[in-house]
Amino acid sequence: MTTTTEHRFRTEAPEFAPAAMVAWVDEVAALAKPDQIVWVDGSQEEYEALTELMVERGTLIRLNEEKRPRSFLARSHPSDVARVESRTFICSERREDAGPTNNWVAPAEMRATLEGLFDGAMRGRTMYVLPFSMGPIGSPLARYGVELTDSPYVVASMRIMTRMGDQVLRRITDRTPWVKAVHTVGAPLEPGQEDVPWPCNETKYISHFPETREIWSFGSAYGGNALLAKKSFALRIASVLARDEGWLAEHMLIIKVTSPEGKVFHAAAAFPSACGKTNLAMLQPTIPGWKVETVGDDIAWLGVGEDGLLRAINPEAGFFGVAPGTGWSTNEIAMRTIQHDTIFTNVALTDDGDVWWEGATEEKPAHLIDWQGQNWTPDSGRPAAHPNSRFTVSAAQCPSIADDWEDPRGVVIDAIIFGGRRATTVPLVVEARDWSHGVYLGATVSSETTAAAEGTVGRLRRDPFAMAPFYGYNAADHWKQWLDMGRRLREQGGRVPRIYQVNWFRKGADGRFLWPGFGENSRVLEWIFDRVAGKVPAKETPIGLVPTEGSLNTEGLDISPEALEELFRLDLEGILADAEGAAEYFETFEGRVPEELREQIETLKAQLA
Ligand code: O2Y
Ligand code: MN
Repeated sequence: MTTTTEHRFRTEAPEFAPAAMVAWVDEVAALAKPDQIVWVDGSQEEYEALTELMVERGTLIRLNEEKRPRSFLARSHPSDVARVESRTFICSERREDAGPTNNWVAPAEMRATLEGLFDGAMRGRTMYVLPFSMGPIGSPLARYGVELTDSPYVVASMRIMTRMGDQVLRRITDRTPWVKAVHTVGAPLEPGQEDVPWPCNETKYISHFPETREIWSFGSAYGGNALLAKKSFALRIASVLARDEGWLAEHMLIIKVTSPEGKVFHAAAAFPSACGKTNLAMLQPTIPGWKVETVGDDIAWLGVGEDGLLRAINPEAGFFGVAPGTGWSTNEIAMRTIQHDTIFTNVALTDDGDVWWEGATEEKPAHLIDWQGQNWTPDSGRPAAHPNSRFTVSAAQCPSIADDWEDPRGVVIDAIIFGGRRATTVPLVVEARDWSHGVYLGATVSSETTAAAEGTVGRLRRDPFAMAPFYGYNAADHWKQWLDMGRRLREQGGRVPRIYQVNWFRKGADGRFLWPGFGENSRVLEWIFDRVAGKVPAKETPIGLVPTEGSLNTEGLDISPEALEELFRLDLEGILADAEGAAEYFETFEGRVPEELREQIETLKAQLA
């Protein structure tokens, strides 16, 4: 045992650790050669000792206890600020099983590279053993994993983002499947060498082995590159588990919506990055009597329940939300969530020991220390917080968290929503004609890139099911899986969710957004809710069903009839161009796209002719 403050870190494997896990930990330790191994127990004392250790090392800055109790600021290395898609690999045995949306390297080649990089990579550091559960412990939909990491920042963050420690380890036996996740910052320390606050390596690999359900991550300590439970496990590896076991691992938020009459429905919604996903998950309706509550903000695991209905869990226990743009006027719920017990990364520090980022308040503070530790004033000409700065916070402390968010059976999904950021062509809301058409809408999600995203601003990026960066296998197989799921649900004879496409971002000729967004999006949820309840009619068009005149509630909304008309105008040229773009995109899958989806394009073109 080693001690920091009063806590004694556990350096021996507990007697209830399964033998196969102990053997694997020893094997990785023999390669990475850490100075010591700590088996994380997941206790509050351990978390406090870890954060204290990081404060002493300069990795964390403790924030003003009165303004932001038990909260910290971390500043990453300036080169380690986001997920790196170009360094993310799917190492399936066959290239075609990774598909055209992924970087592929043969597993043997990647293993040889990683073995070289991991040899001695943890020298001078502690290797933490972190058993975690994705999903409420004991839920039939939950799955286990173990992350080995030499980053205490990752351990503290994973304690917020997952259920972890002894409560999970006690459930894993030698017969329980669990995913192996190995992570190093890739910065070994020579004897006597002083550490830096944010160790990392210029070389980065985030490698996934779908056949053996393994993740190996080298060189980064940031977000999805290092918190391997999130994108790497809960989406990339889980999508493969889901394919093989007959469920779905999706990049979707989950909300619970309650009508003024007290009727409840749940929706799962997929949006590419920078489309206001967290805002929708925490939406405060502007329409009287409606309530929206949060079940999850990023990932949903969906499966057919014993009742034959589509059910979903949020596999995570926390939010890793983007800070810039989150403010009292845009997302009050998020602002209230992060008042305490939060780890902030790459935001600015105020003179009174609190945090700030662009959009937190309307007025900019007169002086700050920016995310790189430099003095900053409003005249500095650069953002004070990094555009991808984050807050890490427990979902349980979110004021809008739904009472059923940890229901082990999952919540029943009534509607599935696909969104994107499109200045033209895509109406505010469209209902799919049927399940196959809905899957087509999901497979053809695309979004215009924003300044925060990589590449040229305004370029159309294809992002099927908002999963493009997160597929653990060939995306076309995922669409087949969705078609199969529809058939299974129909066979069960119960309620099959309806599928919708939404677009909050359509612009008028003057370049301004036509729809006010934010809380007003509750009007679209109301329409979807009423459609599911069979309460409102819809108009058939070649691209699906849209609200009939007057059926979208605009009461009290400051929107002109022209803007409303433009929001739903069928831009036939744009629609045809989209269909042709989709056909070209499908070609890149070399015959793997299900016929049922290719037929959707033909049907659409025939209707437009
Ligand atoms: O840069 C990162 O690692 C964060 S990316 C992220 C974080 C939380 C939720 N979603 C995402 C995403 O890229 O979809
Ligand atoms: Mn996400």
